[in-house]
Amino acid sequence: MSNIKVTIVGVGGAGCNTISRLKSKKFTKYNMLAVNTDTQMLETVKSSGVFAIGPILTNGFGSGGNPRIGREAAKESLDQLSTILEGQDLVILTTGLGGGTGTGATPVIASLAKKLGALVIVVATQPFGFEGNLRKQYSDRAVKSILRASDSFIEINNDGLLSMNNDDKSLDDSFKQADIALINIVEEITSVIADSGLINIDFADVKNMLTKSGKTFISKSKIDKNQKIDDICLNLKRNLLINYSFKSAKKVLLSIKSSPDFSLNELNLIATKISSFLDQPQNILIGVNNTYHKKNIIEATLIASDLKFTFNEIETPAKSFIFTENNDETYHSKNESVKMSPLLNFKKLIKLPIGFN
Ligand SMILES: Nc1nc2c(ncn2[C@@H]2O[C@H](COP(=O)(O)OP(=O)(O)OP(=O)(O)O)[C@@H](O)[C@H]2O)c(=O)[nH]1
Ligand SMILES: [Mg+2]
Repeated sequence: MSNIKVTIVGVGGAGCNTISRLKSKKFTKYNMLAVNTDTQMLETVKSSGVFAIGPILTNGFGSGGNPRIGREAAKESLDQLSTILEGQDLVILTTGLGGGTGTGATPVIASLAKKLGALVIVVATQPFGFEGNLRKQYSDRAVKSILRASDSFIEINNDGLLSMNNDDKSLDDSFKQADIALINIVEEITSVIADSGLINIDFADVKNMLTKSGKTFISKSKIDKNQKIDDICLNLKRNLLINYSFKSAKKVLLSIKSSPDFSLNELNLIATKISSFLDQPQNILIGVNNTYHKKNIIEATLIASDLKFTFNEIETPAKSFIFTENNDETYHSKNESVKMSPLLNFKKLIKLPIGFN
């Protein structure tokens, strides 16, 4: 893992929040970049590289909630983004769909990173139902573009957060929870790659699993040995934040962190049960680290990819996608205003941390 170059990019407000929080959790092993059209928001991002896209188009004032502006802003800054993403092995993009910047720019950046040769994973939240139809429409359209542009796409259903909380959470707290969901997923993906073990999963395995694999499901569970093996499997079967199942998955990666007392029999029970959840188990990749916990704990992460998805028109995710004008989604907004003045102090917002490679 040490030679694998990983960049995690947060796009738009929600994505930038995720980057800030990952950084504040001393998540320092990887390059981190916060990207936004809104320079004021970027000023609040701490100790990570920040990059203002589309300074000429937006003047640093944001996209006005218009994904078309977000997309054009990313295209305006494609050369600088290329320089930043060149040579990366894995690019994880994280964003909240429904606004202008993350929704419009994420497919463009995903497509670029893919063209530059990286494995590209996108983790994105859908808007809450209460945010209205327009945001939902923007989000749905972006999902299609992201599926074409990226290798693997994990879609978090923000409304799942509501169903998880019976108490009255403030709006701010709900968004914080959405941030945490994004962060947890990014942490899980990177830890599966980074942790070596008795049966090792390396980056080549993950790349093989996730290249051009479309919609992806992820879940995690931890039990102590007083609980039944079935419990861990049933927990892995669902993730309240993901509103699609992994039944149709063609590829499954199961990463287990346990203790030296973890047995072959337990491994067999877990793997067999997980296979029984699948329509057509074709490729199950298992990694085991039996020195992660001292004793009596079994922790498992499941990543299931190559799921059937509902957008019939996208037959070949990622495979044939090259970013051209024709592949763009069109967004309509009646009150669109495009500002064309340059942002004079733009330079100070392309600041990358020392050692960013
Ligand atoms: N996780 C998380 N999601 C948020 C937060 N704020 C808003 N969202 C969600 O993310 C979606 C996009 O919001 P933003 O990230 O603020 O939008 P943006 O990409 O910056 O786009 P513009 O501000 O319109 O240019 C919203 O519709 C919400 O569903 C937040 O603080 N955390
Ligand atoms: Mg914003």
